[in-house]
This record gives sequence, C-alpha cells and structure tokens, in this order.
Amino acid sequence: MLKLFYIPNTRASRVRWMLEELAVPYELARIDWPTTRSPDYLDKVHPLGAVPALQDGDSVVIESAAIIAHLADKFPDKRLAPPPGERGAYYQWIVYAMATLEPLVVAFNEHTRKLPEGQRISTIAEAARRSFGAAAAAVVRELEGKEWILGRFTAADVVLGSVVNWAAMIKIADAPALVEYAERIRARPAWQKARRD
Ligand SMILES: N[C@@H](CCC(=O)N[C@@H](CS)C(=O)NCC(=O)O)C(=O)O
Repeated sequence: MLKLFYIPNTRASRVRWMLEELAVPYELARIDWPTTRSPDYLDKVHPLGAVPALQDGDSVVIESAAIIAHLADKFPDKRLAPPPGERGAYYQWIVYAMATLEPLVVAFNEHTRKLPEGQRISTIAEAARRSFGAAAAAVVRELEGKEWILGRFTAADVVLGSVVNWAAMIKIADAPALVEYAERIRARPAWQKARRD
C-alpha cells in the first residue's frame, strides 16, 4: 500500500490531491513537525526532515513533483501523463512550476507574511512579484483557449496548479487567466477530497 507522510497545508497536500485524482488506495500517515525531526524519520524517510514523502514498497520517494510524476507513471490506465516520447511539454511545465515559479512564490511569501515583520525585506518581495509576473506570462499565454496546460488534465496541472493556486492565494498572481485556472483547480472533486480534513 502506498503511504504518504503528510502534514496539512504543506506541499504534501498536492501529493494527496494527486492520489485522490488517481482514486487509488493509500495510507495517509498524518505526522507532526517534531516527528519530522526524529532520527528515525531523518534516516528512513526524508533526509531534510520535510514533507511530503511517499513510501512505495521498499522505496521512499521525496520531492513533491517527482512523487506526482512517479504516481502518474505507476497508474498509466488513469492517463494522467502523456505517452512516453510525447512528454516534452509535460516535463517542461512540471519543471517550470517547480524550478522557475515556486522559488519566486516562496520568496514573496517569506517577505510578505512568513518571516517576522522586522525581517521582511520589501525590495525582495517586489523583485519576486516582478519576476513572477514575467515568468507567469508564459503560463498565461499557454492557457489561452485551454482549460488545462496540455489541453486535457494531466499530472502537470497537479504540479503547476498547486503552485499557481498558492500564488493566487497570496496574491502574487493576479492575472485573470491564472486566477481562473486556480478556481478550476479548486473546483475539482479530487482537490476538495484532499482538503476535507
Ligand atoms: N522541494 C520540496 C520541498 C519540500 C518542503 O520544503 N516541504 C516543507 C513543507 S511545505 C517542509 O517540510 N519544510 C520543513 C520545515 O519547515 O521544517 C518538495 O516539493 O517536496
């Protein structure tokens, strides 16, 4: 049985959403932050004491996007990844979300809400907002006339949609196309199931 190491309102939520999209059985291992600091967790689950991590048989996979891509491949009949050899745009948007967009969302979040007020630097937040706007313009263009980033819904939407939704929530993303994409994400039954408790 797949086992997801999970803390609510973290990047583990996007993996839980993916598992709900797949509608496969899984164990939700609700842990807390002290558990992630335990020697056992650091040794056997996540070397940085973070979530998410997915145990699949004898292996443990970390990194939310890697877990989501792995799950799409593990259940090919669910058609959440394009066929091998046709995955250029699919990989592109997964990596774009994680490597290009998410670090800007993180910087903006830290310097507008997460850090204690005295440690926030408004020029960092502003620079992140500008860079995010420029980088997200490519997503806006790609979504033109489409509901989902590849046309039909795939695991790339789980990764990209999680990041865009986070960006919309903290208001670094304000382009109507991104706000509407985030609304479509939140309207999915699997998204709602993944957040029911
Ligand atoms: N790139 C990693 C980031 C994982 C990560 O940083 N997770 C946060 C929660 S969203 C965490 O567990 N941080 C450890 C901490 O706050 O101590 C992924 O996408 O899985």
